Amino acid sequence: MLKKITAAAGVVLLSVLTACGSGDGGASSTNSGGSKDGITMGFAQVGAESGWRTANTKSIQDEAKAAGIDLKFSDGQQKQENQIKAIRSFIQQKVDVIAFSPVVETGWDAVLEEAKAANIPVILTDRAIDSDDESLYATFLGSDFVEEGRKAGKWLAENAGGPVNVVELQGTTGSAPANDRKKGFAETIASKPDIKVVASQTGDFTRSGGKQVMEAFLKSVPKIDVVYAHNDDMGLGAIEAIKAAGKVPGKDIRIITVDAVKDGMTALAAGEINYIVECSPLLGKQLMELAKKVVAGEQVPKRVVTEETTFTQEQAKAALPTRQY
Ligand code: GZL
Repeated sequence: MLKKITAAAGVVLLSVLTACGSGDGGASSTNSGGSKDGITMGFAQVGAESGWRTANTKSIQDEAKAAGIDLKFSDGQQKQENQIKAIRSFIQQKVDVIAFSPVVETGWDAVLEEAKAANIPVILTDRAIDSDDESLYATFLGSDFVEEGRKAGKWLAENAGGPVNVVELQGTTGSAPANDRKKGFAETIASKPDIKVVASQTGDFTRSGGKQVMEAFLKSVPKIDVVYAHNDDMGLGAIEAIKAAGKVPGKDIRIITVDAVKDGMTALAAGEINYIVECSPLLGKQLMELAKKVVAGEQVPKRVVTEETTFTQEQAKAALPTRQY
């Protein structure tokens, strides 16, 4: 499947080192950065559902300004139809390049065919699409979510200390990070009979979603030892529910999350989360560099994977003071 493009297609690893600026994430805003290269980019963002998304928007808006690219930005409010509408609007405005983070994996071929027919190149950032037609986009820049799930599973396999019941807070249903983080975690613990996922449900990547699902799990699941949350925000919501139930997060119920945004790292350093797998939102600089190459007709790798790390509680204490997001 398209999103499984590997080294054969020229995967490039990069460390994304950019400061992130301020982003308003408005429903539709044009960056006042002007455009000395004459490049106009239409960007259709997922929404503003999490701390990760806010940092990602900030990185894209700041780096467009720094690159002199005129940015037309649309907030999809986590709805695919809004993103499709935005992409159609960018096509009508005849932008030079379209970039977007697909809220879910499927249902994009028709609108991407329209962009192709209009000779407007498309760059996928953050999340992948599930399509058989790899000509529909120039490149996909973002994390390896399956690997992120594997890292979470590996930590638990090494630290479970005996039989553990895991409850899983999944990301947005149908999204690449939810599908792949679930897949990577499951394949890593498959050989560990002591580790059982006893419940799994979507919290839609939001703090409130994580809290509501965890409240339900605490009522319905007899014994919960570990929470595996597909992002920090749902993990933070779970912490609220665990505390309200009179239990100690990080001790009575251990928590593993993905992202490593500031609020998650703060909870990790405080001992309320036990391990975080990083997923960098700082894609803006690399996106703008790729956009300039694509618009200039230069060859770019079909897949550009962001390099990321993991954090224990001790590592979070050391990293927090210099954390960029
Ligand atoms: C991952 C990104 C996910 C984050 C969530 O690249 O798509 O969406 O992990 C965000 O925090 O909502």
